[in-house]
Parts: sequence; structure tokens; C-alpha cells
Amino acid sequence: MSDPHPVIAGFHPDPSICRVGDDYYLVCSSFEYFPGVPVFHSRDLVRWTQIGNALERPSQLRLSADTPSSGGVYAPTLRHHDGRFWLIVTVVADGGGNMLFTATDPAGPWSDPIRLPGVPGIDPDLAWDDDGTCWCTVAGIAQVRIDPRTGETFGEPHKLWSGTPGAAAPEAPHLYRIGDHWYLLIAEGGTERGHGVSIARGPAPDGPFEPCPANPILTHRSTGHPVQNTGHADLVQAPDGSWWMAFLGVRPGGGTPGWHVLGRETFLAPVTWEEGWPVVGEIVSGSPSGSFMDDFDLAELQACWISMRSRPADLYTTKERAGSLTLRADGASLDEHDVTFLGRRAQHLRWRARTLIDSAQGRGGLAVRLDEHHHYEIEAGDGRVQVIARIGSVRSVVAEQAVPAGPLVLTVQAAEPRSPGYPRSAPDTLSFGIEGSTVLASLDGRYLSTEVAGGFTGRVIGMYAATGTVHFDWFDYEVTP
Ligand code: 6LW
Repeated sequence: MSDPHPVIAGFHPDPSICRVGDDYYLVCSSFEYFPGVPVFHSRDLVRWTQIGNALERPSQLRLSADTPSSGGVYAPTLRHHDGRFWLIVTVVADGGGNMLFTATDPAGPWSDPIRLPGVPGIDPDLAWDDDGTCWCTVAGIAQVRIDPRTGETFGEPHKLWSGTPGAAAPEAPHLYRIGDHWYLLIAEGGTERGHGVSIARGPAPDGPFEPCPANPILTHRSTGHPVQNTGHADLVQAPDGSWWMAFLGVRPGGGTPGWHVLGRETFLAPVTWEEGWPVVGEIVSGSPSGSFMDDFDLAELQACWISMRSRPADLYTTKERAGSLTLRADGASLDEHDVTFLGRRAQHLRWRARTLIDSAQGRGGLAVRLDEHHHYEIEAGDGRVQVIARIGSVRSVVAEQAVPAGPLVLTVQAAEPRSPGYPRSAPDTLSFGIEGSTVLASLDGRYLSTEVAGGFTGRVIGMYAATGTVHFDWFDYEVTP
């Protein structure tokens, strides 16, 4: 049997899910990227389509240039209550904190933020009692009563549960009323190989809570399962009464200790109930999404495109040259926080991306980015093409070639490493070149993995401008065997 596939592949962590009628909606963390909080829709929990991004206006999300990578937007909760969708997130940045947004259509528009200065910490959850009382529960695990329409808090946050004794990082709480009990679902063990999901239940939303004797109800720690780091979960009930859990997991590759390069992805598993406690079944495999092409014919950018921290319209446009994306450099390279970059999440273990670039008025290229200290790119301009590798504090031009004037197709391919199967084998090899010419450089993929770079995100592939103005006629991303 082949390895289980995520239902939403690529860097889509901390899923939160809700159902309205036959429609399911799911949101994820987005960290330093803008627009923030991708929103997905599904009818079957397995096939998901991105219908927008909740935070797409500067009035909703303002990440200054010095917001660190893996700062920004953490762990949303999405709920439907009283005829509206409610989204609560933590923005880990200056001027951030916990904030709430509402919408009647989850595709948007979402409201401007309602700030919650009295709610501390990260991973806020929302739950309503029958009498309309709204409880906000955060990592720790602590809880405070709030008015979600104003952001007012009532009283001081109080500790609800510390999770399993000895387990690190009780976080990601979600509170549900199911039957006669209130259930408090949490993640613990940290978001690395020790990650897991535990649950407690009590008679009221503010406890007291009794832990499930079978905790953790989900973990892949110390197993050989191809999906690791499973945790940060949310529950949903289908119209037929069945229960499901969405959670994050990673797919490490290569030798030891294993490197995951796509970030934390969203997986799905069935849930049954035994003696009033949830039992999590085997992962249900999603169907891998197909290839992707954008020839930039639309005035607006598709929802999957993301940039770092902000996306000023004068630096990113499809209106300047018909059928092309125009990027204007802002004085920064990919080594900096605020480079002009438009990318999408890598979603497969093996893929090829290409773009047709016109760099007659500047320098720019095609990059694979983990963060500003971990990226590889192929850059064209001034009559030459360079492959640049940035790993930690080391930056190197690893290949260079003179090219004739005129547009070029730049390519990057993530392929099987050259010598798989050894303890130190890489998860993949990233090869950069010019289409129709030789490969200029093949680089070890482990350096663009979370185990090397650290943080909470995954690889993003995209186009950027380093100097001047650069035009991209099209971009394609093809899944390869
Ligand atoms: C998130 C926390 C976690 O806030 O990682 O995996 C943090 N869980 O709950 C960032 O995604």
C-alpha cells in the first residue's frame, strides 16, 4: 500500500474545521506570508479547494518588515455560530495579539479585526454555551469568557488543564459540547516527533476536566509510520453522524534523522467513540492535487499566491503588461524579509516548476524558499544566469552562465537524491537550469527542510525581483514521478 497522502498537502498546518449543512470549511496558519489564513471548502472532507484567504487587506493584517519568519499568523480556529463564521487567530508580531474576524461567506470578505487584549498566549479557541456565553481557551491550557462582538474579556484567564503530566507544550485547545459532556481536545509533546493529541472531558465548559485514560488518542511518536509529528487537531461531525479529525503531520524523507521539506500538512482520520471517548482510526488518504499553471491573464492574483509580510499593489501587478506578472524590486534580495516575491506552497515530494522570465529591465528569478536564511534560486539579468544557494549565514553563487538577450525559461526540479537509501541520504535534490540547456546546479534538498532551517513553515516556490522591474509571462508547476 502506498503511503497515506495529506488531504491538504504542503505547508498547511494547524487545521481548524467546521461544517455548515453539507459544506465543510477549513483554515490553516500562514505565519509571515500575506495574504494570511488560507480558507478551503470541501463536500467530502477528502477533496479540498482553496476559496480564498481570510486576511487579505492591510487593515486586517499588517506585518511589518521586521516580523520574523515563522512569526505572524498562528493557529486559527474557525467556527459557525448564530448565522456567522467566526475566525480567531494570534498574530505574533508588533501590534498583534489575539484577534477575531467574522464573515457571512467564508470565501470573504472577512471583517476588520476585533482585538482581544485580555486574551493572553497563542492558539485561541471559541466555544459557545447554550445561553450564548462565549469561552475563549488558549494554549497552556487557560480560559477566559469573552464578548466576541466587542473583544471584551470577563475576569482573569484561569488554568483549565496542564495536559498529561510530563508532556511538553499543552497547546492547540478546542472545546466542544458532545452529548452530555464538554470535551477539551489539546495537542502536546511539542510540534516535532513527539507530537500528539490528548483529550479530557467535564460537565461544564470551564471544567473540571478528567483526562481520557487512553491519552494520547493520536500520536506517531517512536513509530516507523511515514507520517510523523501528528498533532494539533480539530474534530468535526458529518451529516451522517460520523466523526472525523483533521490534524497536522509531516512526511520526512532521506536518511537519519529524516528531513521534512513541505512543512506541516493537513491529514484526516475517522473517529469512533468507545465509552464516551474518541478513538482515532487510520489516516484516510487524500488525493494528490494535480499540476498547476498560471499565465497571469487575470487582473487579480489567484488565492494560492503568497508574498512575504505584505503585497503592495505597485510592486506586484498583472495589469502593467497584458498576460504577464510584473514584479518591481524594492531594494531587497531573498536574504531579506521584504523582497518582492510571489510564490505558492510546494505540495508534492517530486515536482518541476518553470517560469518564462523577461529580465531586460532588471534582475529576478525563480526561487525555492524556506526562510531568508535558507533558499536556493536561479536568477537572470545583465546577460547572465546564476544559481545562488543561501544556507544559514553562507551565501554562494554555485553556478553562472552567460546567456543571449531575450526571455528565458528558468526551471527547478525536486527529484530523487543521487544516492538514496544511505543513513545520510538527502530527502531530495533540487536542480536548477534553463530549459533546453544543461542543468546548471543540483543541490542537496536537506538544507531547505524544517529540521535544518527550524520554524513552522515549509517550502514555497516562486518568482522574485532583485533589481529593477521583471516580467513573468507564465509559471507552471508539474507533479513528476
Ligand atoms: C501552534 C501550535 C503548534 O501555535 O505550532 O503544532 C504552533 N502546534 O499549536 C505554530 O503552528
